[in-house]
Amino acid sequence: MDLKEFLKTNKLKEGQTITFDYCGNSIEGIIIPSKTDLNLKLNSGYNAGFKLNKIKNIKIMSENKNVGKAKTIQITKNPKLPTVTILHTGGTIASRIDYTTGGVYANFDTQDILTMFPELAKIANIESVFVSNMMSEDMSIDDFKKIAIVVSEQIKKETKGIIIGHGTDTLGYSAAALSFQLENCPIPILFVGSQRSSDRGSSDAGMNLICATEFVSKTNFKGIAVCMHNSTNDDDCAILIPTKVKKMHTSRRDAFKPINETPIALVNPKTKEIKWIKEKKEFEKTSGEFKLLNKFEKKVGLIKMHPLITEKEIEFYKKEKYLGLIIEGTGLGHTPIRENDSFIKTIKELIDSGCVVGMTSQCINGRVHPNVYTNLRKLSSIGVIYCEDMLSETALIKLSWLLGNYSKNETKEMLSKNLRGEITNFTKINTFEY
Ligand code: DAS
Repeated sequence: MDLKEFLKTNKLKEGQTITFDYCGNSIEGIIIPSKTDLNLKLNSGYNAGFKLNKIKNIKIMSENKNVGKAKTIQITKNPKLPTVTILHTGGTIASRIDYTTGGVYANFDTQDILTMFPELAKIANIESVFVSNMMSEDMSIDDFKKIAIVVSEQIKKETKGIIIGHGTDTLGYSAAALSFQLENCPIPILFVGSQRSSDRGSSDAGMNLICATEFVSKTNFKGIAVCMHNSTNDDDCAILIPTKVKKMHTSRRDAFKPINETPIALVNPKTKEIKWIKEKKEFEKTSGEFKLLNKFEKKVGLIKMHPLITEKEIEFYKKEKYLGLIIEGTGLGHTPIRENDSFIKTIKELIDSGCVVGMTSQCINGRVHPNVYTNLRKLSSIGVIYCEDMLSETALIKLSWLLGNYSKNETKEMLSKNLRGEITNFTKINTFEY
């Protein structure tokens, strides 16, 4: 049943407040313009899409709120400006209540975007493509693949660059996943999220989008990056390497920090100045033709070491025939050894079963090392691959992508080698001053 039939059958229409059961949760919200899933504006102000076949026991609580678009603005293309495409996947950046009408809407056509952020029209001609309306905690490998396919289609359309609106919780995973999938990306592609929805005074959505559009329009950057607030004030946004970025705070607007790296550049939304921190020309070239490599192996895991860990948890991956596992070790890359090396032996059995095992550190900053301590040597000698200064989240995505596109031996070779900026050849003293 498609959305139209679903609405007709259940006597639903935009603007109604409804409740329903969804995967064991009770959901309440206002129906807003939808395309495939049923989109609701939740009481929290977030927008979210719901799969029709999982919606049960619908109740109509009240009829129409005045739903509809705010004042629509006339869109005129400026031939002197580049075209920038905005892809929508969901998250806080896709949430908005329009107080001028009291209505809510979220179907992300160009009209909506330019109504919400009219300043964008002075920077570029904006195209808008709806991909999904998901909270990013729900993103899966299949969603990462879908984003890569849509982006590849847009690259063929000669757009100057692409901005991907995305929830912040898994934005780092998603940006890393796109980085690995697009080899020799010929245009700028920037992920943008926001910690505060655009209907709040302190929202970061508008500035993040404006800085990203400036950077995409005004530079010859080639590749993927993340654009988020650089500090808690509104001075500038940071352009960040997608395989080195981590959400370091649950709510601050400058939550995204580069780990073992500096930003690529800073963008000032008022002066429009772009301050390069890294060597600009490093990011203006590609080393070959553009390729989309978008296979992933799903039987890959990530496990954090801690004093209560048991061999049983490692044995699970062997029993379930996992093909890859990233261990987020303590310090320089340790696991417990335990009596008679029992823990090491369990990891060895997992490796001997055909699972590629990589090691990162839960210290976040700095890098792992396979030789400093005897215990580290025990792990590297059984075949654990030490992943230098790679983030655990990036290592998980990279291992899944390598196993999806390369042989096991090629994967073991490439896991600890730098491909997309995920590994630096020496660790900078990690500060946030730049
Ligand atoms: N739930 C969060 C997400 O979609 C909201 C946000 O921060 O964008 O990641």
